[in-house]
Amino acid sequence: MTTAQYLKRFAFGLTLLGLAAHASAQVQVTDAWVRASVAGQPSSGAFMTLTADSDSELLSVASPVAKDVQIHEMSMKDDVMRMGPVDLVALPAGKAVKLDPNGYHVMLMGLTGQIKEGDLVPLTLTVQDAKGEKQTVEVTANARGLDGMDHSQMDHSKMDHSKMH
Ligand SMILES: [Cu+2]
Repeated sequence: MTTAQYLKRFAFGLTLLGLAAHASAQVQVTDAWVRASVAGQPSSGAFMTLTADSDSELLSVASPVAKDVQIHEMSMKDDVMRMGPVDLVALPAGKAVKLDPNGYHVMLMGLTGQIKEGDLVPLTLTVQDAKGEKQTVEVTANARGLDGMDHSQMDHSKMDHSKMH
């Protein structure tokens, strides 16, 4: 075998390895969004829906827009809403797990700058499957406005403008 042939085989082998690693655990991320911040605001939140094709765990999240990124959970304790960091979020196979403002969420702490509406915020998720194999998932989250209102769902047609004169 010539060196060129050997290198070709070697490269092919690497490609197969890459595919195998990629196929071991798939996590689909949909509806990723980040809450826009006002100037000087120290932290914000990121939200998304995760669906793993095999039992997995979300271990950590990183983003260039924040110095420290934590996974938090909202919980009721003595009738008071609290939130605090968790070690991981379980992603059972085939189940859509929501990270939303009322449950698990990604906390972006120590923002490096203001997040404006419409900004695209990169997030890197580290996920581990049942075999302990780690995988990173790159996500681009859209920054949404502060009020959290979806104006597209408002029906202005039924508003009575006649009394405004
Ligand atoms: Cu939080």
